[in-house]
Amino acid sequence: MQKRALITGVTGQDGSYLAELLIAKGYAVHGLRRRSSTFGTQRIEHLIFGESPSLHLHYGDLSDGNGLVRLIREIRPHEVYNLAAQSHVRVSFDQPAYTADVTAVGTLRLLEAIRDVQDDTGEQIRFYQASSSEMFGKVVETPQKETTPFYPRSPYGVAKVYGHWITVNYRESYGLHASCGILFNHESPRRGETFVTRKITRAATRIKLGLQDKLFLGNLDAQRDWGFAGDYVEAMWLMLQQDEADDYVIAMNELYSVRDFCEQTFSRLGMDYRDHVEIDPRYYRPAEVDLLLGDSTKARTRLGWTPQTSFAELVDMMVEGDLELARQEAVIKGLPAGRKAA
Ligand code: NAP
Ligand code: G4F
Repeated sequence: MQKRALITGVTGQDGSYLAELLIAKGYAVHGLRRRSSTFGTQRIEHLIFGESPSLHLHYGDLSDGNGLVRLIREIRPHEVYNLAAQSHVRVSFDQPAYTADVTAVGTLRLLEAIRDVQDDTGEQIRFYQASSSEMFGKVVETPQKETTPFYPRSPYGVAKVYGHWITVNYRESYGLHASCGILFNHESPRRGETFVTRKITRAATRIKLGLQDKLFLGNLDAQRDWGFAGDYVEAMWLMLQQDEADDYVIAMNELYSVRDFCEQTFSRLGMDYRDHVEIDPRYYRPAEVDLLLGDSTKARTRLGWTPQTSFAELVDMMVEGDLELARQEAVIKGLPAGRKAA
């Protein structure tokens, strides 16, 4: 029997990689999309257009509980992956109540919908919650693992702590097969352009081709454990294939600073980041997370999960992707770099 999966946040970075993975595994994949005035489906166009569209999209929103119940009743998924969120930490300081409604209470609405439908049909629906290393915030131990206490430092982090604990609570209260992946930062050429890694690769490649002069950043000393999103979605799937639901840290177990990321990106393009990067205090956060370093031993041992992409390969992949975008832009603007590359 073909398995059915529902992905919320399917139009986002992780949703697009997860949809590809599940389709390759033979799933019928359904995705929740928000209504917007633009298409917003750039990352998944290859899955919804063409000769054999393999991804089925449904309008919905984590703020609309009744809609979620109706959708789950209609699809009757075997697995639900909750990737939807207001996922930007800096923005969560500007929109704290909205972030709480979507990222925290949205998770509760989805769990309630699953519980209702599962009770009615008697068919198990497995659930994945996109928890975050941002929950560790002002870290109380390093590296951070599943047992490390949370100390969130942003409205986003606080909302994710709620989403995490309500998922654990529904597992313990109602026996739901519900697992949380505590994922450390993961990036790709599909990463949103306002997250720091993509902001750096996008700007550095545009600077290289003469499309911009400077890159304005905030705290260069923040340190993160960066992996490749394509590797991390495999861990989400593995969690839902286990007999018992549980929570897992997913990380590379390696630490780099924002400055390191700048240095590596600009040097690949034959430039020195110090000639182009300037600090703009607007990008500082009211409360910063200085260091996140994961210990993913549990996932590697119990799930057999192994990331395939190194930090250097990740930077290369992102630089290549953005260099191509910058070349296309240069062609449109009729710049010499565009003509040479065309
Ligand atoms: P992303 O690219 O920002 O994608 C977020 C997705 O959520 C988008 O599809 C977005 O739709 C959707 N969404 C936002 N508000 C919604 C709402 N009210 N109702 C329904 N959908 C909504 O994020 P990502 O990097 O793929 O991350 C996926 C999940 O993992 C998120 O929950 C994030 O918080 C979490 N996470 C990410 C990382 C990381 O480093 N990437 C690490 C740990 C945890 P639109 O396309 O319409 O905006
Ligand atoms: O790329 P960032 O915005 O990612 P952040 O805040 O770590 O959040 C991401 O990872 C979380 C996992 O821990 C996810 F849950 C969350 O959804 C998101 O995907 O910022 C990384 C660091 C921060 O310390 C920030 O202060 O980079 C620093 N930074 C310095 N200049 C900047 C900038 N961040 C951004 N976005 N823009 C800057 O100009």
